[in-house]
Amino acid sequence: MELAEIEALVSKIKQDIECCECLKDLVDVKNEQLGKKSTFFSVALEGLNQMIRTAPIEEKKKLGALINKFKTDVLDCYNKKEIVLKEKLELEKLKEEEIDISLPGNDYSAGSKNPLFVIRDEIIKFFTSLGYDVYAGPEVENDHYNFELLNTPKDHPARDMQDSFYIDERTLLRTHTSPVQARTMLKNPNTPIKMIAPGKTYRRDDDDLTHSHQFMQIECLVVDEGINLAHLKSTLEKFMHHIFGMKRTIKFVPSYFPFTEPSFEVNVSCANCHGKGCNMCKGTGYIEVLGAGMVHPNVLRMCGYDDTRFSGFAFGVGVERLAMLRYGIDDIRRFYQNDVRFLKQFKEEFRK
Ligand code: FA5
Repeated sequence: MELAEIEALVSKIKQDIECCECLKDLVDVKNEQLGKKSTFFSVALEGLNQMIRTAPIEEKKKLGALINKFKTDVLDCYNKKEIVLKEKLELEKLKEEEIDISLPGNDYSAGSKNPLFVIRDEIIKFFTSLGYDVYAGPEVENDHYNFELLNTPKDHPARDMQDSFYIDERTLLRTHTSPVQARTMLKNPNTPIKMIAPGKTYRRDDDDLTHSHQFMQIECLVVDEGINLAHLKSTLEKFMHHIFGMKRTIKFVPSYFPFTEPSFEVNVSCANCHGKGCNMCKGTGYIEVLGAGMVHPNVLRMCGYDDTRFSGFAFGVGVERLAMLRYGIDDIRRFYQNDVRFLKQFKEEFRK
């Protein structure tokens, strides 16, 4: 083979490399033209090697350098092309994956919290800021905690006030959050307590505008030496004013609970008629929101406290009633009907 033919072959291979449009073409050229059995190696370089063998000694050096030049020329051309094609591929990929950040996002319309949980969280915040602890108790409760430790033995007529869902003779869905009082006192008898306990409660009440068979209460219990009715009254006044502001009228009405003595209820002027009397408040102008009183000495004793040293106050507030009175909701069932139109009305209110 003549030198000129080899040069033509080299420039043909370089041209083939230059014409490659993608990495795959380049690899094909490499396999076909640059492999050990390829034309370049088997014909061109082998031809040159033969020339070296037969060439006079002074020519050998020149031919050796020529072989190296051909090899590096072709490899350089190949490497440069490979870099160019890789960059091209990278750019194509980037283009494919390009995200248009100016496009509007998907519209997931944000919901809003149920007013019950807004009130519950607000009450928790209010009491924890005054140093109260927050406890929880079981919703499936033992008769012993739900009634007996609260001074309400079997056959006590006050059990009728809280018609219950029994699971078996001793187990029921708790009718109020007051069993958490007993559970907390029994944990560390004769030590001061300042706690609240929010949670669900259940009664076999017929559902109407202000009654539901499942509702939420928040229990409050304070036990220490020297606790008296004035502490309870001022705590309730602060609490009610925090929830309703100063405009609503609040009434303390004597009542009866077996676990407190004396006992009373707190009534708040109706949001619907502002005290005049309407369907919602059954013509009374007021709605009862909580029961309260001084912890009965029997309860203190049964829960391991020395009732000659310790005294306490307690109350249990209905969260639905607070929310109804605060936001003017006319029917307690709306809280559970899962109607977004109802919840949407509070969206702006809860953003404030
Ligand atoms: C009790 O449940 C007592 N455990 C409260 C208590 C605690 C008194 C500590 C003394 C010391 P009462 O049954 O009145 O009390 O219920 C308290 C509040 O729960 C009521 O004022 C009312 O706001 C709410 N409530 C009661 N029954 C229902 C019902 N069926 N649906 C919605 N809310 C209710």
